[in-house]
Amino acid sequence: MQRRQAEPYKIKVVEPIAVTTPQHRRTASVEAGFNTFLLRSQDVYIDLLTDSGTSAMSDNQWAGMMLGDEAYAGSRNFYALQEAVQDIYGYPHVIPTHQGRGAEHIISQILIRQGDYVPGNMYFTTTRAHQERAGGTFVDVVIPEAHDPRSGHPFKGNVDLGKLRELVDRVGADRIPYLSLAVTVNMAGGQPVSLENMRQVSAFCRERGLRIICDATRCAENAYFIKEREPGQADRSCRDILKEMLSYTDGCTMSGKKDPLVNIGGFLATREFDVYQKATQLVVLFEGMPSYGGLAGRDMEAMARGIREMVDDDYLAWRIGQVRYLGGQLQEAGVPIVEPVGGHAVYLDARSFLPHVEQARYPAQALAAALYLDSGVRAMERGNVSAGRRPDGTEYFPRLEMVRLTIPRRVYTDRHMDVVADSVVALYRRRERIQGLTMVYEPPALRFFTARFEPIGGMLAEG
Ligand code: PLI
Repeated sequence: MQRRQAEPYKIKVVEPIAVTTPQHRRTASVEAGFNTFLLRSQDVYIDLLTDSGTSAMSDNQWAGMMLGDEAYAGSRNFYALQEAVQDIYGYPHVIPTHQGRGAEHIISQILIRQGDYVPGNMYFTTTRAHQERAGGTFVDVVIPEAHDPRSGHPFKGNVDLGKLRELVDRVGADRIPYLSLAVTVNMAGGQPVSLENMRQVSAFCRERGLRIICDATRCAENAYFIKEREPGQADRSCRDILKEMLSYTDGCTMSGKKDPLVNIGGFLATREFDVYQKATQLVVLFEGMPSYGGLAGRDMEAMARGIREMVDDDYLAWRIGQVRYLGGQLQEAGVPIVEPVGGHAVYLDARSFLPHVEQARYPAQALAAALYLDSGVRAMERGNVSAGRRPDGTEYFPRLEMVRLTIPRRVYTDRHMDVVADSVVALYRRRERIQGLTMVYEPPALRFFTARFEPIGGMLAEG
């Protein structure tokens, strides 16, 4: 018999959540324009919108917050953060930012020139938006399996070296400021990159004189997958694997709101002194002094401590295990999900879930709205709405049309996961009643945050 494992923490403080009624949820849905981003948190029962900034901090992190040194310059907490980054990530130069996109903004402005190409192992919304804003064109160089929800490839986030080589040969290395390498790949379903792939990519980039900037947002979770899946890695610690992963890169942007277990914060880190120096010039304009970059001293302390906690092997095994526990229940019930289950979320494959809803009717958005109506579980669309429009105004219509059930770290118990699974399975059984949506308000950039919708025929899914 397989012995069961429990959460590797005990609960010291609780936050009550509301169990809502169907009528309440109908009213809230209309007010929110059927966009889960626009729901009030108080109207949500189990919040799986994102794992970003939603983690529960440890007692050690909260204790660190009381040691905040709120000096305008040279706060001791900055040095604690710098040391944690140097220790765990291995980059010498660190600049705090208010969150990940602050770092993306700065690195894009420093490195990208008008007309450049930025290859990446699948786009991420804010990352690509900053690359385009700086004059770059994003080019997808992820392996084809990443776009196939059914592919069981263990490292679906890998870079396709053939695609990367083709781009370099076509446009020339001098038009490519860097390879944008995400670990794990959020938009592919939280899928990891292998060490072997990183080694090969790094060798190729070195040979061609290309820089690698890592989106290290969920790098610790990636390290766990390597430990679990890559031959010869099982006996290494995640901490050790992570250090090797990042040794193949020249710098990183980081959202502290994911793996580092804080509610706000991020940083830019680099091995290159001149990039660091340029970043210090920009950070003072947009974020704050290079020794706080938009964060309070206490925020930097919490992130420094979270960075050390995030690489704990037992924590990571439980964390990935909880996501897999939810995914396993859905698989057992025949619900189409992206496989293998990724690091931070279970992704429903909305195309297969709702084959009768065409992509122009936003099936993933409709499914997320239906899930909220059914049980008060809030998820996020990651499909046609998130992908947005090309510079010429046409929609991207991405191959992956998904609803993300994103699990905050150390927040919910497995019983919450059971409630989520019950609701998704119930919806799947009456899936043909879920119709699509029309978009009635569309903002020009990052539209998924604030777009509004109406159900086609006035009805989304009857209970
Ligand atoms: O939300 P930020 O600005 O701290 O980080 C931006 C960001 C960069 N890269 C990746 C892979 C992300 O997932 C990311 C933010 N993700 C969010 C908000 C999410 O819900 O997935």
